[in-house]
Amino acid sequence: MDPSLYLPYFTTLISKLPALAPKPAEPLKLAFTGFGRPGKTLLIQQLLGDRAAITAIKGSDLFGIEGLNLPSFCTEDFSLERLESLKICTHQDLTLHLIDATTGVTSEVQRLHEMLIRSGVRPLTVLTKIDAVSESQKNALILQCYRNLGLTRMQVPQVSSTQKWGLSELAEAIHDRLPASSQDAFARQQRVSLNLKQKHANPLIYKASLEAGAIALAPLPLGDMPLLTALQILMITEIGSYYGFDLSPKRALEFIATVGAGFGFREIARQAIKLIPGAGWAISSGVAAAGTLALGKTAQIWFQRGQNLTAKQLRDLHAEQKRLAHQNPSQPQSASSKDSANASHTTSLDS
Ligand SMILES: Nc1nc2c(ncn2[C@@H]2O[C@H](COP(=O)(O)OP(=O)(O)OP(=O)(O)O)[C@@H](O)[C@H]2O)c(=O)[nH]1
Ligand SMILES: [Mg+2]
Repeated sequence: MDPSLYLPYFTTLISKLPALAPKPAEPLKLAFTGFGRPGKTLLIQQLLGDRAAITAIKGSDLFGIEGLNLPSFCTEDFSLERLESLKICTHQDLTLHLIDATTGVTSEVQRLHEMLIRSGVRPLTVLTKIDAVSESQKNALILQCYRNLGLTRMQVPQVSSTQKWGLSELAEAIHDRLPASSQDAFARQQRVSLNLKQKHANPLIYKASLEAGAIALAPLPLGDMPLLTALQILMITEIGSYYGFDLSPKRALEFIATVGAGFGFREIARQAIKLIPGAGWAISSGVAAAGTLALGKTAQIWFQRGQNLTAKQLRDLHAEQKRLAHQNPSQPQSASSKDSANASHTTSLDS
């Protein structure tokens, strides 16, 4: 059977299904400020991709701010005082204060820090260009941060945008400081921590799995298959959106067919089980839930690997995920622990 013949039908069904993942309520408001040229632009590009729409502004006193969705304001006469009076940082979800490790904690850095604290902003202070200083200089800087800004080593992430050091840790620190309503949007947009993406994509896989179980309880044999497939297509396209892939329903359907989920002998067996009175329904529901979980996990790993898996690798991966899902349906997290270890080696989703 060529599943794509049914694509228009599935697409209609998908449009009737509620979304599995939260939709961002508001655009992300994340600001990067600092004195001099601490690497604001490069860090934003490393964290959020070089297509991130950055607004940048800098005064002649060399205090600058860059970020996403900053309010528009006049660049003339920009200064630290203007930054304070316009309350720009107060209206951000989070402000990062970047300190250039090559210039250290200067009096200007201290002035900016004090202004932020005075404005009620709890900045995330970050040491940048850490690749350009020696170990002993780094330790001296940490001490300066403690003495002059009252921040401990643990409170000051250290990064190098050029060497891609500390970026996934920084993304996780940003995520944890953001209001809950912005965390999902940030997890999607950032491109350095696969763990964050996984953490946010996992609940949608579990939700789809539960819904698949419920759909499979539908009373007519063969009646639930289209809806189940539509749900799985939706799940796969939504997982893809976390990893920056805008997958069409057709491509998601091809993926399902490639890994060998649905449409085959197992699906017919699952439908046949329903003919057994009583327990048959529960078995069928469990099979659908575990199958959807395994499919979601397989898709997630496929996206994590930049869709670079052969059909055979996908089928093997899916078989393994199915085994895990049936073995331990209540703890789907374990299905991907091996993969998240692999993922942590990848600093950029493009690499
Ligand atoms: N060694 C090193 N250099 C860096 C790093 N990040 C940025 N730079 C360099 O520092 C300079 C300034 O980087 P930008 O990202 O433009 O800094 P900025 O804060 O946006 O500067 P302005 O837009 O001029 O205010 C560039 O020459 C970068 O290549 C880093 O992690 N390590
Ligand atoms: Mg810049």
